Amino acid sequence: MDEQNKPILVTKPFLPEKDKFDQLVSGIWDRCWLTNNGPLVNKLEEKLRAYIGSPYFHFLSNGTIALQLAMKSLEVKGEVITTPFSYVATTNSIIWEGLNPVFVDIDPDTWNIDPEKIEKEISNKTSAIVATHVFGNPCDVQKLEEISSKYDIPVIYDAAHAFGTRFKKSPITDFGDINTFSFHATKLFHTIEGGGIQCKNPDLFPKIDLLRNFGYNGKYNFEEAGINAKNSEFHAAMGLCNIEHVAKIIEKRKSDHEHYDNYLKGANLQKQTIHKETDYNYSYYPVVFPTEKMLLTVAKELENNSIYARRYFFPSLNTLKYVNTKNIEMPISQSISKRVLCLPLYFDLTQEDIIKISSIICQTIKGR
Ligand code: T4K
Repeated sequence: MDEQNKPILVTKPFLPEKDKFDQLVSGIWDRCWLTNNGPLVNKLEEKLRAYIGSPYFHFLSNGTIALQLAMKSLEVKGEVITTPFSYVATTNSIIWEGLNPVFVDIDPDTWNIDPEKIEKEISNKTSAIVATHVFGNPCDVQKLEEISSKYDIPVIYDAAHAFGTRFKKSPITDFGDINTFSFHATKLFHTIEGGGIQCKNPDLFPKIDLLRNFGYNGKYNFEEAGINAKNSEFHAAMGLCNIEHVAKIIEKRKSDHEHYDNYLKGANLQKQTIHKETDYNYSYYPVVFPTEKMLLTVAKELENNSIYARRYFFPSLNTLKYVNTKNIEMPISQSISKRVLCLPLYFDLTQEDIIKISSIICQTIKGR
């Protein structure tokens, strides 16, 4: 297929130099040590601890199990206050842990959980807040911290999208009790499949360590009902190659954002408000259309041109059929979720691709 007609997907994983990956994989062959805290996993953890600015971090098998481990290690029970505007993994992990999600609507500008609406949902059954830094945009971390201290409930940040984001010059891991990350192939930093968990309290870290490895503390002793959340040497090898490229990946995304902003000026679409003191990671390029009908028309026209944008995050999580929640209507989340479209964004995306995508969007809107 010639370059011109190649489909443009919403994302395309970054791949490092194959030689470097092969070299690391050869070492795995030599050692015959494939998983369970091998040298590559240990080395990647060291690098990631330095990158995210916290010594209390583990590399895990994915970002969903990271959320489950977060709730398990904090012994969360009963109700969890959470956002209806996130990937389904945020809600599913709560339900999977046998907990009840209590949704709180989002802020119409930042698209993150609205702290002003949290307090009235807190009851004696509430035992945690699980909030997503949506599309890498930091939540109102200060207000959430105040609520957390006032009611003595922990905050878990689903930071799946926020790898590399900083707020007020601090790493995103400075906020909340636990941060969880996803290093899935579609993320700006990836380990094919993978995730991470970081906690603030050093006393909690040994417990996380124990729970991620079956609760096994050696000497044929199983302390607690743990799970297997470990990741392998092969995944770590990909991570060790990719971590070297993160700065340039973020730079490229920043310039893609600027191009989109420029070429989409005429379309007048709503964008997410990013707090001005954020060092943003540009992880997605979401735009909100005035109506769902307009979104569907534009998405169809893009598809007619082999361009596949994605409706992250649709539907609003409070409307999932298996969710049993007391507060079912989340007008802001439901409205944005019906109208938001993430445009293609990845390292190999060219300026010509962006011009093509933007001009189809502008022309489709103008033609209506
Ligand atoms: N919390 C939040 C807020 C999250 O967004 C996520 C995951 C999680 C928690 C859970 O983390 P993990 O347990 O996943 O680590 C993706 C990812 O699977 C998922 O990690 C991600 N968020 C979610 C937002 O999206 P899809 O449905 O986009 O994947 P898929 O297969 O449709 O791929 C998207 C595009 O990328 C396609 O057009 C094809 C292309 N692609 C994809 C893969 C996997 C490739 O070209 N090569 C590939 O290998 O789910």
